[in-house]
Amino acid sequence: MLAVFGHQNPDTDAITAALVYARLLGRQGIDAQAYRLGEPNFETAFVLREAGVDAPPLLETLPAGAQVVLVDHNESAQSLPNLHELTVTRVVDHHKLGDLTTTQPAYLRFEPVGSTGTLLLKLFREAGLSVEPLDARLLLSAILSDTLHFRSPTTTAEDRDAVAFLAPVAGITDVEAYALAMFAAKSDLGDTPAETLLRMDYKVFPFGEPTAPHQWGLGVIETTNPGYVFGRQSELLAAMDNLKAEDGLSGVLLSVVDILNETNRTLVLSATEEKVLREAFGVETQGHVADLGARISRKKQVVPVLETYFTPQG
Ligand SMILES: [Mn+2]
Repeated sequence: MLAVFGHQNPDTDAITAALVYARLLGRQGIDAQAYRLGEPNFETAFVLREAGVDAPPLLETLPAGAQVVLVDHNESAQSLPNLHELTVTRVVDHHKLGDLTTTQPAYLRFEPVGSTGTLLLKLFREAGLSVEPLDARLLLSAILSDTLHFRSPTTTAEDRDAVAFLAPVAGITDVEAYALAMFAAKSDLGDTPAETLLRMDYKVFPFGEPTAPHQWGLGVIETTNPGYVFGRQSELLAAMDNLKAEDGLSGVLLSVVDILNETNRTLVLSATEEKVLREAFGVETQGHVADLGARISRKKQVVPVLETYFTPQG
């Protein structure tokens, strides 16, 4: 039995990719079970509810040697804590390659597309399998979520083609309305504790020397209502301060992405982060907020800049 899972602090792509890929493997005669590494966010809960499916079970540990399939991630800092002891048999991902190693030859499928969902649609086609309406709905949701309905610079022609193909199969006639409903669900944060908001879409990246990396925690809140988030700025800064101390991080940032206006205003904890933002991005911080303009993609517009900044030039 293969355990299939996406990254910690899962988003819609991480959850749906595990569900759909486990089913695709099953149809190919490979015994696989989908899991999640954390609680679904409000958008994902909406997607699953609309689709009439349960979230996959929570996975906390696996014994050494267990066979696993990674979707929507490959870096150990975003995976099960003992990933290095597990047997990675497959990876389907659209992120940069990190510290992945395998003990045996593995099936590795990486493409720079907007969503793991886009990649999974290709795997269905390559296997000569039709996409069932439920899987089409989940894949479509993943692509709309990861690309912010094509607003993100990570969007490719393949993502657009995939949505055009999947929408009628899923029975979704108004894709725009469906995407807006997803984003509204994601933005309806209610009285969610600040620490949960910070960790909802949060990833740790090692920058610089692999032997002594700078560990940076990069959170993102994608929302149609940034005013709500900035209304809780002091609580969020306190949560960032705690997280930085507890996890021994070099820096922590929380980007507030306004989905509809395609802007990124980032919460900056201290003078350390302020200096890096000034030197790496050329932006000034005022009142703990740095305007990162249209850099709405952590994957494509934030992480690579920090990586370059921290990598010693030969
Ligand atoms: Mn993804």
